[in-house]
Amino acid sequence: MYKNKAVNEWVQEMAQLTKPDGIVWIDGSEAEKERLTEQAAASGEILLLNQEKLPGCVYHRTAENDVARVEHLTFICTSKKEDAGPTNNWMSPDEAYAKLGGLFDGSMKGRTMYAIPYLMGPAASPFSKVGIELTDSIYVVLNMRIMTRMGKVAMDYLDASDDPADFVKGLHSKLDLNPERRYICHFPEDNTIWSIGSGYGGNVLLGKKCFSLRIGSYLAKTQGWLAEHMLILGVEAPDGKVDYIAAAFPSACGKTNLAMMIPPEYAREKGYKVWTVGDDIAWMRIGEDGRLWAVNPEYGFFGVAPGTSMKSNPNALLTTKKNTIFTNVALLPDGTVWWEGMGTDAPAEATDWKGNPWTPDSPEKAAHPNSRFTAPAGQCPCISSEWENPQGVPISAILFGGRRAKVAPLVYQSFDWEHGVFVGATMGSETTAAAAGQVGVVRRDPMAMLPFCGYNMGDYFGHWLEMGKKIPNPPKIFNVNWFRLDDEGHFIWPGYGENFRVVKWILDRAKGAVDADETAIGYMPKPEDIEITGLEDEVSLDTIRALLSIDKESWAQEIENQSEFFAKFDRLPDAVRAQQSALKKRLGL
Ligand code: GTP
Ligand code: SPV
Ligand code: MN
Repeated sequence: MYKNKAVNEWVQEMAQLTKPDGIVWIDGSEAEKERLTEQAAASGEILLLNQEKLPGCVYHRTAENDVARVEHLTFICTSKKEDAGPTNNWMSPDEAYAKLGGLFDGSMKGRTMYAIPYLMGPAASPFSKVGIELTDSIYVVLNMRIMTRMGKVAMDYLDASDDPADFVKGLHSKLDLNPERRYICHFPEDNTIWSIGSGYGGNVLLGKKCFSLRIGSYLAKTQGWLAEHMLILGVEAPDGKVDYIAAAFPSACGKTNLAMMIPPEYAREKGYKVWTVGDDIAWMRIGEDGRLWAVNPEYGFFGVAPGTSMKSNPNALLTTKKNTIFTNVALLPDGTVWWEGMGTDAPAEATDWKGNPWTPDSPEKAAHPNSRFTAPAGQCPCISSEWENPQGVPISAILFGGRRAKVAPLVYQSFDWEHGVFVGATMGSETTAAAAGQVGVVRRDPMAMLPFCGYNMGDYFGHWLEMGKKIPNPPKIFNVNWFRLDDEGHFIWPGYGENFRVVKWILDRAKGAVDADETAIGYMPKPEDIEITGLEDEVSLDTIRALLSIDKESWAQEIENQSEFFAKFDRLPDAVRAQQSALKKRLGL
């Protein structure tokens, strides 16, 4: 037990509600990890993988109906409905506490409650924040150990802070994993998260989306900073100088891949390197130098497994070679793992993510499309030397992007911050397996925050506009799209490491080192300014022209679709509407 009075009182209160057989306080030690791993292996909650080939690695299967975030069961519980806004599900706090309280009542009978203190952000950073998660799942404890700075370090941070009672109160119970009794509720006004009935990552690792984004964005708005669904990376130039970018892409749209990309040969030969600071979340503040500085609040990566190979993302694959938790991938007879797109031949036999025998003739996928690895960030071969810098890293450019088969070009730059906010606010993307529901339909996903904004999204745009006025030297804002398709449905742009070519143009633009064409939608590269050395077999100057083309018809439709989305808002800032009118005018619509 820890000494903190506020923490103890709250834990006792939650224990009276959930009635566990006992409470185990998590300290984050190695011995504790070993003990819990043994226990979970004995109960079948996890399987130990081949310890020679994958030291410290374990395997877990979720329930078949519990494999992704559940946005329709995720609620923002503010006292006023308008404060949750038109894009969030809302429940009143009274109703939510009563409804979930009923479900939590006795939900941990016969189980142990684990009390996990955790810290989001580096231990030495004044901007870090503490949460306590109470859970009845060892799988959650083991994941939180990788994804956050967990245990004593967090409690010490809280006890030394100005207000040792200021922590995010997170309560989680698997209950019976019944989707009918599954709710993920956020109470931003109470610094509280209640999650019940799920055992899947984003629903239950409360430090991640629930705290760092939903509660985080609410705190950020109140306190004048930004909590965003963004990767952070550094590009080191041959002279050793490093420029940083942050990029918001919706779930399963390439953040982890971009964050760890390996520059193409031409650039490596010149001496360019890419360093990873974070792959999913950025907390950003205005620094004393007037620039925007970003910290990755997380401690590990919870990455999409399928498609991760030595070709597409060797750094991610190498990160997962030890001390990693694999969830819902395929299991091989030798106690290692496999997934579609791993770059190795399909195994002759395997056990699929549901636990059934699988062969290459099986009609179903061996790994779930949203199967994941949980791996310590410090193990990443390209982790930045600055990733735990308490002040963060200064951001030169912000990228917005999604999966767009047709409309969005490879890259364009906004005219200024306000236009950039409009570009972010009008992001759209084809849906993926990262959330339950139909895959492949276009939906608006402003700043990749649609499922993660903890308050009224109209106010969120307003906050972005306000921040722009306060940052003396703001990052430049760009839009990218790696996912344009040809008429046969193939990706035109090779993507992955080749995206460096676009990032290079972006950084040059941010420095004012390269010219651009002014178009109706923004500044665009002169086709010859996108380097294609070494790519000539796949990409010609004409391909680049095609990737940069703007089809007026599609844009007219796009704007129509944006307007339908905006029609739901009653707090849409005038500046956003004005930007849309200006765009229409420039397009001659
Ligand atoms: P979350 O963890 O859900 O937030 O996802 P993410 O944004 O980190 O996505 P990730 O990098 O894991 O990529 C998701 C999927 O997109 C994988 O199947 C990748 O192979 C694929 N992908 C990533 N980058 C590219 C790219 O440049 N081009 C193409 N065609 N596919 C890509
Ligand atoms: C996402 O869906 O954006 C993820 C995975 O990064 S989860 O933790 O489930 O949110
Ligand atoms: Mn994500």
